Amino acid sequence: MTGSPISIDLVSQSNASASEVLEDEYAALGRKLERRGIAIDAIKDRVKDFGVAVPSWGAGRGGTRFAKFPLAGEPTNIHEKLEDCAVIHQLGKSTPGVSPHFPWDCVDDYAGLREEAAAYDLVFDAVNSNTFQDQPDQVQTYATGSLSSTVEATRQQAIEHNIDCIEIGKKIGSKRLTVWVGDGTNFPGQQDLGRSLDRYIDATSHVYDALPADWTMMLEHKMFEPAFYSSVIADWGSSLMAAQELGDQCKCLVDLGHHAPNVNIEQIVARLHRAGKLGGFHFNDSKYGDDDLDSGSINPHQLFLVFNELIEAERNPREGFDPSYMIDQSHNVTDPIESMLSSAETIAGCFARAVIVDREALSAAQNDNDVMLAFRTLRAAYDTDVGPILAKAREEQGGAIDWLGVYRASKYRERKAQERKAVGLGAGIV
Ligand code: PSV
Ligand code: MN
Ligand code: MN
Repeated sequence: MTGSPISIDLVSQSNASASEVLEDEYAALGRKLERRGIAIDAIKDRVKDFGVAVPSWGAGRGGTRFAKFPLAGEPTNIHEKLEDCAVIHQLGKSTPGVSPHFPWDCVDDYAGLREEAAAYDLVFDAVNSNTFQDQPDQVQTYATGSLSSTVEATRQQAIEHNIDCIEIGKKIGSKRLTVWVGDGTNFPGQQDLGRSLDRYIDATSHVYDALPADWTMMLEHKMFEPAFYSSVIADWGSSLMAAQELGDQCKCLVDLGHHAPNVNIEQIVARLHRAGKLGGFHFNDSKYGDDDLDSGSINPHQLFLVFNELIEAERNPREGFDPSYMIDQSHNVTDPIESMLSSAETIAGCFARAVIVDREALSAAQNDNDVMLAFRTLRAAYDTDVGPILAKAREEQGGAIDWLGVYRASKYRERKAQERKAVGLGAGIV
């Protein structure tokens, strides 16, 4: 095992040939930003401090209910997923955390798993529980719900699974639990909409009681799927109600794909922050529903506007404001390593563009009700090509200026195709 699955020489050779052009572009952008009163090195330092976790499940090829088309050399277990996450972090330098999902990532030795991650320069971020699928050895079925089930034994089983996730999380150094349930209905009348939420909150309170004092529990809402008529935690309103009833350590997680098309997600972010309940994000993009497309591939402007609210939140913090950032997307047609490198760059780019917004000018224009000036102030930041800042931040940390070129030249996936077990065909969820 090595902290650098890609040859360090390959990275340095590639950087050596790209650095002259980068210096030139960085200097030109530096002059441009200086004229706007912005020190480029300060923005670069913020980018260096920025991190977004990658999902262990995103390292494999995703699929739809129709088909999954496996990729030769894709990971088959958490050890191989960690190795792929190490490649992403080695080249991109902005993804130090890995968010695991249980029972998908179960192993016998969690202390060993933590060391394995550390040897790759990785840490574990939020642990995700799974009560949306039945497992072979499971006694109660989740077919009609989990934490909100009408069956007490099923709720109890879901509670125990979440507590098991906390126990695993303690061993691997996590401090957060993300709870997403697929509970809901497919028919009007199928369940009592009010009592389902009562049961959910009551069951989740037992999970909350098991949280260590320095942990956060994040409730993830989702409008629909797998339930197509109603979902118990369908929206930020239900999520906020539950988080407020559960207590200070419970917050809301916003997955960008879990809203109706055209919903103003940045406003949801601002509202949750105002309530002191903004816990974290799952970044992805969507065109129609929970498409789990690559972050910023469809609507990078929305991603920028979300970060704009986060920078505003930073300037106007509420108690306990420390959101966690994660990618949650499904790579059905690309190499997941390439997609996550690309997404991490897009996410860090939207963060950087939000950082360079002229906040004084923006609030002055807002106070004066100068609509066009306020809009153009925001747009000036969005229109700035921050690519040289991101590349320079990578270079200075030992990552690759041209991560795609280096990754392809390394033939990493081809090598893994020789070493790893083949994954079978079939329909598959992420
Ligand atoms: C559900 O759609 C979700 O966004 C949740 O975060 C799950 O944990 C993940 O996807 C599973 O793929
Ligand atoms: Mn999600
Ligand atoms: Mn989702």
